[in-house]
Amino acid sequence: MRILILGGDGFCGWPTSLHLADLGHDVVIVDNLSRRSIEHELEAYSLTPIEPLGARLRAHQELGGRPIGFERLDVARDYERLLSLIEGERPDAIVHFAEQRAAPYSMKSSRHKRYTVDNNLNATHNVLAAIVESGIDVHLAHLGTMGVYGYGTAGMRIPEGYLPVEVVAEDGSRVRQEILYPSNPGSIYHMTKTQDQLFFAYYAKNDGLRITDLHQGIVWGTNTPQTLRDERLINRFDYDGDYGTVLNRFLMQAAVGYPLTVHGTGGQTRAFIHIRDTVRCIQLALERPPEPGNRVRILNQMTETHRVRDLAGIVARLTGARVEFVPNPRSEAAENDLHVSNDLLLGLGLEPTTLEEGLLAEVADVARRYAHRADLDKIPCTSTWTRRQEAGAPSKIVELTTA
Ligand code: NAD
Ligand code: USQ
Repeated sequence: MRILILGGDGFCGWPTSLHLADLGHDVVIVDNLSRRSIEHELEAYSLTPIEPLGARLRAHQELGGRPIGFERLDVARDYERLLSLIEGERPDAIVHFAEQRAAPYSMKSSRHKRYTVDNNLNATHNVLAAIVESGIDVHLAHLGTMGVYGYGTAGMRIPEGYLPVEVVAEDGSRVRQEILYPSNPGSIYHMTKTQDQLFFAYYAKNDGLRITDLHQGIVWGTNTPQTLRDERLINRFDYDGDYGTVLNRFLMQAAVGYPLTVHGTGGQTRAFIHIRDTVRCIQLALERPPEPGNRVRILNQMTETHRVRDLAGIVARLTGARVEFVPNPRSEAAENDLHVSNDLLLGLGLEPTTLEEGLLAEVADVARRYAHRADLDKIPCTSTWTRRQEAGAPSKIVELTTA
């Protein structure tokens, strides 16, 4: 297959590009390197020493890898260049990672909210419009998030995208339908992903585009077999208060002797997946594209769920780290259960990497090895969700009334 990887320099995109090239696909990375600019803005850098993209690509080829192309362009703004690229490359598939993906970053200020909305919605819409204008039959696989569902369960397993509903019509008959599972985003970032879903539904319906939306949980781990081949191929590892995700933060905190920062009571339950499984899920999704005329295919890309305080407990037990309960800078439910259906990817052959298998290796091989590069001042999460919290008051979840 010829595959464009939008956002191919990022944490998920880089190992995916290497994995797909290894399988014999022709891969072209499209990236505006905005993630690297944000590193400078935040003065918070990957714990692992990542090479510039050019050096990564040269190292990959030097090691005998199938050459990977690179186009530096802004998917959200350079529409004409994106269109020419699609027309020139005539890809079979496009994998779309090219969005601002950190919830805390999206909540930092009005500027960050506006940037996240402008970037993410325009990037997604430009890809869809360009596929239609090119007239080429491309399968689009997008990385969405489990966060589109919110994290409540309503006493049921969260289905893969669609919820069967039954309503009573005016004539008293019962009407059955499947609708997109009601969105309940917890940050501006997560909200952009809920809006992406509507773009996809519309373009699948109106233009017959073939689209897979992968609702991914929190990715943990760092390396895949390909990124381990040479240190110049190493994947990024974010640990700072904006981009670091919870489990990788705990692993890094344990390695540098920093107390594990559990927000509030740590009762938040979230879905997780190892980066090795991320790249395999994308492969599986690309190998089975939906037929034209089908609705958007939604897959829950996660392998296990854990409560944050339990994760801290596991890491503390393995490493001897101390756990600290810190005020929660977010506005989110203090406790939630989460049951998720992920039968579709398991049915396609995914064999999950479990937490038990990977945790210790991750601490020893990555977090401890690069601990000397850590800037401990960047660990605290300082982005608050509301002005009330910014002023130092605790978060207050507002229950909206129907009246
Ligand atoms: P990342 O920030 O490391 O990578 C995103 C890449 O996209 C970066 O290289 C960035 O420079 C590029 N990019 C952003 N906007 C762009 C634009 N307008 N034009 C061109 N390139 C652009 O993020 P990641 O962790 O690799 O996440 C990739 C995708 O997966 C995101 O869409 C994210 O929402 C989703 N996701 C990530 C996680 C996770 O835990 N990391 C979990 C669920 C879903
Ligand atoms: N948390 C802590 N301590 C920390 C950091 C986080 O207790 O030091 C808590 C947060 O309050 C939250 C949970 O851990 O309850 C998860 O936070 P996170 O930063 O690991 O994950 P999140 O903000 O949800 O975002 C990440 C990715 C995002 C992706 C999402 C998948 O950055 O791109 O969409 O995970 S999901 O969570 O399933 O929506």
